[in-house]
Amino acid sequence: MDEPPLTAERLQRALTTRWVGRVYDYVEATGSTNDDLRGRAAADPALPAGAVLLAEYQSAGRGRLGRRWEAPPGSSLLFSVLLRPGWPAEQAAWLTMIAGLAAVAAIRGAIGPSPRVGLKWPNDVMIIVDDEPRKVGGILLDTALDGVGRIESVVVGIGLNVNTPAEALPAAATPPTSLPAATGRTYDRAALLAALLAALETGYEAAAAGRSPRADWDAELLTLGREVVVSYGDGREIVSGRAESTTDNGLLIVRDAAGALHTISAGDVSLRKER
Ligand code: BT5
Repeated sequence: MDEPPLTAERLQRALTTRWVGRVYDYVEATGSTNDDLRGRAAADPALPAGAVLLAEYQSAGRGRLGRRWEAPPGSSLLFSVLLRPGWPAEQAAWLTMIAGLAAVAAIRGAIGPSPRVGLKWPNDVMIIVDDEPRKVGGILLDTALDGVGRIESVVVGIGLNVNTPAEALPAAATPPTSLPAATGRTYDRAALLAALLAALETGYEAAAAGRSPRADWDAELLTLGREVVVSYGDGREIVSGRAESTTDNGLLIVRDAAGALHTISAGDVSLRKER
């Protein structure tokens, strides 16, 4: 059932961008595309912004906080994009926002308005299946700063369960899903990747021109306005309350039951179960 590999020839036929994905490297298997692209960028300062590395399989795919990203070979999208923004380090979340919005746009373009696609703070791509938000993808940034606190280069890693069969999804804290599990059909990965890279290019150029992606991001955050629990990576609770808003640098603001506001920079968000 596997579709053909996502080689350069196949992607180039679908690609509409000017610079994102125009340098494209495809490997059958590797440890982690983020590690590889970061290494290549460090070794070659001339490697251009927009360079993409995609793997059909990762043996050491990474999530945040030392966690793993697991996907069976050939079924999903596992790739990294090199960018060289020169923005202040505090603005790194704009890249997570732009990547998340690009993933939402590409998936929505493929599956349509229903089931609903959205985002979960800070870096999850979600689909609502039978009223339950499920994780269909994740974003991982690896930033390299220059000497004065600017982002010299950043590797934006994206994993999306495009054609992963439901039975091949990993056991995970946030219930996982894939496009076939959520919609009952499979999709052309080259078309989806090309659409995502096009949205990424547009979003990045707007941000580089000074336009914050935050309002668009807020509009896709499924958890805003909801009662949530925010926890550390080890599961300990940081705070529970109403997810009120975000800041322009991507922090989450939660109002607890006593009315106090908490500004969260890192953690995992889940919806609070009805009591
Ligand atoms: C993420 O981390 O969601 C970021 C994932 C980024 C993966 C891409 S793939 C290309 C690039 N190269 C890399 O090495 N990484 C990037 P986090 O929020 O920490 O979520 C990780 C958690 O998601 C795990 O602990 C599991 O519970 C769950 N998980 C793992 N694989 C999954 C999958 N295929 N689908 C849904 N959930 C998954």
